[in-house]
Amino acid sequence: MQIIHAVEHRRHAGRVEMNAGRLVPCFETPQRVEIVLRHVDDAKLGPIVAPRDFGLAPLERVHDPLYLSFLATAHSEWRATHGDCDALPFSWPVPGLNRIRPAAIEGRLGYYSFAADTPITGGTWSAARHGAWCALTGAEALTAGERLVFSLSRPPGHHAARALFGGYCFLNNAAIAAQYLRDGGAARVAVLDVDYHHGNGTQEIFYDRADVLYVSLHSDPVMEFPFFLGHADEIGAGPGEGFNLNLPLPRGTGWPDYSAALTTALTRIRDFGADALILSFGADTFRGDPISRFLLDHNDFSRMGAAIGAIGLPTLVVLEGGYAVEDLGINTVNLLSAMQQ
Ligand code: OKP
Ligand code: ZN
Repeated sequence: MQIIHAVEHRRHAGRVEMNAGRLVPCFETPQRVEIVLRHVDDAKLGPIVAPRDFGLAPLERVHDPLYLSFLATAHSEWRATHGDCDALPFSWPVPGLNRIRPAAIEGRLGYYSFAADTPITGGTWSAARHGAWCALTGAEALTAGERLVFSLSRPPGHHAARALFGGYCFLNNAAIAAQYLRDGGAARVAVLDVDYHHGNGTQEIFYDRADVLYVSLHSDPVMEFPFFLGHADEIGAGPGEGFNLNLPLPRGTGWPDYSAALTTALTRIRDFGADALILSFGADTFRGDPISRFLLDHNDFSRMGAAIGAIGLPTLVVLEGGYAVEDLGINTVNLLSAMQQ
């Protein structure tokens, strides 16, 4: 399988995030991708290639152009007043406040985000753009006939909405790739999201559309981030009704209940008749994950890969979360090796 990777991911390295009332070192680190890179290389899973530069046009098919301009200059604007520290949002236009776009960078940070867990650094824009280009390069390879491609990038993407960052995400790599496949002639694209967290961004982007099916297995938002989206009654709107499937699971879920939900998800994807599958893969369902509460073991990722591979669709795997850093390499290789069978 082709593996797409860009060294620029290292340029996004936030220092601290707010966690349980304390500022702690960021969980979403450059080391995550370096570990996966070492493991896929050791396992000889395939050639590792750099992405090509797709410019901004395919990003603008999914994201608001003004949001992209904001991301491009946010840190230099922040640095001009606050010096070279991470930019973090702290005030949001929640319902009841007026949604007028502020001029101040501090205000625009809140205008374009939904969570305070996601620092913008000097290299964030470069890292995020190269990550999206990895996903696009992978999608292009599917168009050229590849059956399985892995976009090994960070920061992750599934929380990023049309004009919102948060949940460690800035650009929705999976959504950008899905839209690219649609624009390239695929009639129907399915996105399966197996990250521990609900992909609120991907859901929002395709919520009123019947051409991209979004199916997610995740920790129930009544107890877990992103809290405000991901419930089972969110089924899509207008022409998109019936094309959004949320399968929330309780904290403490292990393989037996997880695999039952995965069967439901894969049955829906099969019925949909997709031309291609995008897998938003987060390994934070692993039992040792420091911020998550599912109980999957190393070999459950092999089972997951075998089940997903068995539906036989050309598939682009995009890396989302997974914060047990050493295990992230093992779990990813287990998934990809089993998908290849
Ligand atoms: C991103 B992905 C915890 C703050 C909340 C939310 C986790 C984002 C996960 N300190 N952070 O879906 O793995
Ligand atoms: Zn996650």
